[in-house]
Amino acid sequence: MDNAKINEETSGLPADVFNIPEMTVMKGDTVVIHFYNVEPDADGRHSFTMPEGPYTTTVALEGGQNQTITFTANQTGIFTYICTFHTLSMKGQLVVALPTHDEFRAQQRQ
Ligand SMILES: [Cu+2]
Repeated sequence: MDNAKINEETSGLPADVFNIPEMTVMKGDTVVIHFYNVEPDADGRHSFTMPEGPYTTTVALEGGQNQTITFTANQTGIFTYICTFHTLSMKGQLVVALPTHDEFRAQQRQ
C-alpha cells in the first residue's frame, strides 16, 4: 500500500532519505512496499532494513534496482526502518495500529 521510494530527482529532498518516512497500516493488513533505489550509479547502494521486531528484514539494492517487500502486519507497535548505509539520515517508522470497529468489519468482509 505504500511506496518507500527514494526519489531525490523529483521529491526535492536532500540526498539519502526515504521519501516516505512514516507508514501507518492496520493490524491484519498485507503490507506491500515497493522499494526503489533511484541512484543513477550502481554503487549508490541503499537498503530497506527493519533491524528488529516481528518484521525483521533487510533488502539492499544497487542504484537503479527495485524490489517488492511483502508481509502481514500481525503485531501492533511502532517499528523503525533504516538504510544500513546511511543510518543517520535514512530512518523511518512503520506504525501498525489496531483497526477501529468499522475498519475491522471491513477487513473481515474482504
Ligand atoms: Cu541509504
